[in-house]
Amino acid sequence: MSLTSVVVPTTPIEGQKPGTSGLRKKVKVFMEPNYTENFIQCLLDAQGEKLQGSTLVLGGDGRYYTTKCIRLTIKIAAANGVSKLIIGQRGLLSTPAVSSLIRTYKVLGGIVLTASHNPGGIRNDFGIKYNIENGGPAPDHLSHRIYDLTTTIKQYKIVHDLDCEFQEIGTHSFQVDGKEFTVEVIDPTDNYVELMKSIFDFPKLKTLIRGTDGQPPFNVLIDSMNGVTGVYVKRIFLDELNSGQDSAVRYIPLDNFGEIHPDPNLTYAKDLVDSVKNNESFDFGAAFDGDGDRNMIIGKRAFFVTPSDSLAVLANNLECIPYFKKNGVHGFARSMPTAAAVDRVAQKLNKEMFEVPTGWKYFGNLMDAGRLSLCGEESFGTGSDHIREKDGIWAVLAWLSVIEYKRKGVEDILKEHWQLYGRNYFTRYDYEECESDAASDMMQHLEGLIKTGEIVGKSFSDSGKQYKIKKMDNFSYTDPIDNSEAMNQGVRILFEDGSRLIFRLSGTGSSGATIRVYIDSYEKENVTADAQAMLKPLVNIGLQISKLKEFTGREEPTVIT
Ligand code: G16
Repeated sequence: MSLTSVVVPTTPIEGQKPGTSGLRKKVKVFMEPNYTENFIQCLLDAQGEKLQGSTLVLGGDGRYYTTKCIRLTIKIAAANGVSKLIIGQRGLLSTPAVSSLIRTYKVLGGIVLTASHNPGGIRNDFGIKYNIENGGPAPDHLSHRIYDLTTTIKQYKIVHDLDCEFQEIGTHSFQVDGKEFTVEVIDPTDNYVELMKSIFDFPKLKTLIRGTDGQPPFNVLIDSMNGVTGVYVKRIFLDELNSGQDSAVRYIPLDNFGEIHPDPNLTYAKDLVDSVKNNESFDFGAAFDGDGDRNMIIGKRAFFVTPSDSLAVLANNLECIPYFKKNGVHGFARSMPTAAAVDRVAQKLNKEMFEVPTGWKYFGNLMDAGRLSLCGEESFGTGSDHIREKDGIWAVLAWLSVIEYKRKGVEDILKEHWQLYGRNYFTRYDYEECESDAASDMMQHLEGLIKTGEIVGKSFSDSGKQYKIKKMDNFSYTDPIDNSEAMNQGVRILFEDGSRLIFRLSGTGSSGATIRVYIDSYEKENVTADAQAMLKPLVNIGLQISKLKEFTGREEPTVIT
């Protein structure tokens, strides 16, 4: 079919600045005239000359507005000289799967349609992320370029008559402005399943899950929270590992996630926690977010593994995973607010250790340089250099590999780890949808404390515990590979005993401001106390110093993880 592109005049629309990972707004904002068109055009323009004749991967978590956005993106990409789009059937591709496809097919990049762990449906959020050639999230300089273009855009190009279905697997060819344009609709799971099979020992994992003559089955409960991982869970757990129908729940992707908040933590994945707690037969539970890059791990009776501990345990046991046996283990990394449990493992194993700002994009350069094998974030992200995104299903398979290797349950593995290394108690308090002005006033107040420096050396006490401030700053980072700088990445209050309080505003919300308070404290001996009780005095001190209640009027956090 021979088609012609047209140029449509437009004007800049305010507020198209990408956050921690892409642009996230309410669906109704994306539906406003030219909103999506403008952003896609700028995202493509930001690629410069490399766009002509390029191939891009396109797909997402299937949330409301995905279909409309894919149709638009096909029309705009074709008009802008893209040669080929690789699209997941029905528009479905998890974020890790996009990363893997970009790397396997060595294409220019990928457009991921998701607002990740944010709720979906017509009244909730939609999002657009861009991933670069290495498969990782757009680095800051590219996001800034996209944003700058949105502030000056005057026109977008589109092929109005290009209608291409993507419900069925197949290849469609068109002539656009005299050039070939192809849409290849692929199975969303094939490439990713192959990758997982090349990393892990599937026969061993199957034996663990099914049991053998000498060993009972290891019963898992995997909750996809109605997000896109459902299609991967079906292939990997139900079909390949034969884990049984009872082992997977909420694995049909829904465009509104069944009206739940697809964020795998103790609050929003409470159904999973309750199911595992109330059913003694489950040995393990895991949940993922909408686009499949986050994970939560729990053991028998819902024993909770903090993401910081999850990272440390995996770091300590990577040799049981064939991929690392073959490729070796280079350094480890974590985001700044993540508790430093993995640092202790790095020290013992004599590996390089990096502390980066919040955001997976900061790990990419280190991986590309061969200095980083495993990394994670307290925000329920864990992953390795097999791709350039965090990877929920990978994390579960990694945990099952450790369990198979050690022949121990989750709780025993954690307790053994703490005995060896001591324990970093960690919790995060989220105050969601605060008034933006109130939240930034609170951050200003904290900045003021940094500026005067008077707080350093002062002691604070609560419930009989005393903490003395050693240092207070706003975290900044210089990338060791390209020397790029990221400033103001979170206010840190560091205490004499190594405990930390961190304050930052979330960069993934779609309205208002979410204040995150991270609390981290290390104990060498006392490793089995209740984390919330243990950290309460520090929480109170944090509230006192930040005046959070006074600024926001909030008595309690909305989420504690
Ligand atoms: C995104 C990034 C993560 C980051 C998280 C932080 O997660 O990909 O690397 O840790 O945001 O979120 P916030 O800025 O809200 O604290 P996701 O899963 O939303 O893509």
